[in-house]
Amino acid sequence: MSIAENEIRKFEHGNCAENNVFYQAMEEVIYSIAPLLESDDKYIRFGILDRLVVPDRIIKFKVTWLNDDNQVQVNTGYRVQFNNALGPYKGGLRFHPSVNEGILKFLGFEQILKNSLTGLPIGGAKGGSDFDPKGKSDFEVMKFCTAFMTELHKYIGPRIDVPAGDIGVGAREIGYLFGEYKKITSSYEGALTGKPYFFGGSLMRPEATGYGVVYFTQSMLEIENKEPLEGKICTVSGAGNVALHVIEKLQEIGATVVTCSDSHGTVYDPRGIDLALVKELKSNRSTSLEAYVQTHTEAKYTPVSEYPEGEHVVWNVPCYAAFPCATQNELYEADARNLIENGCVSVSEGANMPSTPNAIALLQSHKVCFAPAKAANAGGVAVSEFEMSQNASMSKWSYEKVNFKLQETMQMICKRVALTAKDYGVEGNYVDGANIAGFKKVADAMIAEGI
Ligand code: NDP
Ligand code: 2IT
Repeated sequence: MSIAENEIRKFEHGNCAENNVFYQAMEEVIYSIAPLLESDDKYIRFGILDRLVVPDRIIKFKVTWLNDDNQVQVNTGYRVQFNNALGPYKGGLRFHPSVNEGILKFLGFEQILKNSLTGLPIGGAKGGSDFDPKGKSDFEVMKFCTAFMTELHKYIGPRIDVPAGDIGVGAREIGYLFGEYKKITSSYEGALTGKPYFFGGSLMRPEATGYGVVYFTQSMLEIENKEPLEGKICTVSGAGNVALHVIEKLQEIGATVVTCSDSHGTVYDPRGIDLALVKELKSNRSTSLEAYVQTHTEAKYTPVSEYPEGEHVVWNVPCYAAFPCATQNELYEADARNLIENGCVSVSEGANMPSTPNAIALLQSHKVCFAPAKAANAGGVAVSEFEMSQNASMSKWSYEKVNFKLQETMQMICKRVALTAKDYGVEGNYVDGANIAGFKKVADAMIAEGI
């Protein structure tokens, strides 16, 4: 039995379905890093994997708040502090009814390696709640955030753990969370990132993840000797923070984006997505994209109920480059086959783990350039770290400076991932390159820091 198989067997006990996404993320990493484990036995000797796959701590707490009808509401809050070998715990908060410990463990685990790849001093964490911001008034969101922070503040701080946004958590939520943190601790410090610009946020944090995905893809296509994105047809899933800024940057560089989607359905507009309209429709978290076709009769809206079994209609639209930017496991094997048959050249993950393992294997076996989330979407957390830096030095960076550093970071990650893959005999495999490069840095720090 290979070292990787042996390691995976060790961890795959217990059959709690909640943990499936965590095992999915972990298995991919263990298979990828097999050549590293085989080349140097110190990672096994120091028990690095046994230590890395168990979070330092999982904080789980009750969040009680009053809705607008003064009825008591109860949700569960979490913070998974996974690993701080490289710096303070860092990672987003997700507010979505599907949130559970397994999802946050997968996201926190991915975050360790993603943050390592940025080369910045940040560890990995994730948190959130099963609270659903959809259909809630502003005041209800504020009351929930206040109640959530009443407990969370005990565990975070600029040198301890610095949460940020993710699904369902944007500048509005971070603003309320920051306000409560400040009130409870009587201190004005960068314990959260993604704050609105006028009270401590960084320029470009809202755009950073999406723009970074495009910067990464540009680098990858160049390294792989493929034609650039300019003038090409692209498909994007999602219509949230990441998707909208991927679309914005693609349009800015002259690509035509013909799709976007949300949890209710997909818009296909062959003339190119009207971004201003999508932004307007999605400015309220509860609105669906269906209204898009009322003013754009050339476009087609397909509700989720009409998606073919096991497929997402976004990935059946012919494109040069595809960008899954909504959520985990939203690009299946059948979708990968559709993309390949339609001549797709690259797939870049804006969301965390949007492609299933079978889809990735198929894309890679057909030589589609594949940019994994932990490398491609690291621009968001990188600019979060720039925000921590600005907060710590009480300074503000210009848009040009942040944009330059973001571009530099994404190019650096891309080159490092490509080079690592080559060094370990899997040239062109950005999944293995990212996992090996990300893992090695954290593992070496863990060894150097002792047990
Ligand atoms: P948002 O809440 O802004 O947007 C999420 C989008 O995905 C919405 O269009 C939403 O549709 C859709 N969506 C969410 N859940 C589902 C689901 N179960 N099925 C179908 N569609 C769904 O989140 P972000 O854009 O911030 O996050 C998107 C992805 O990017 C996530 O995987 C996140 O972890 C990842 N990410 C985010 C970063 C950031 O800086 N924000 C950084 C790196 C990664 P609807 O509006 O109908 O709910
Ligand atoms: O998945 C992610 O990288 C994020 N949600 C952003 C994390 C952060 O700390 O900015």
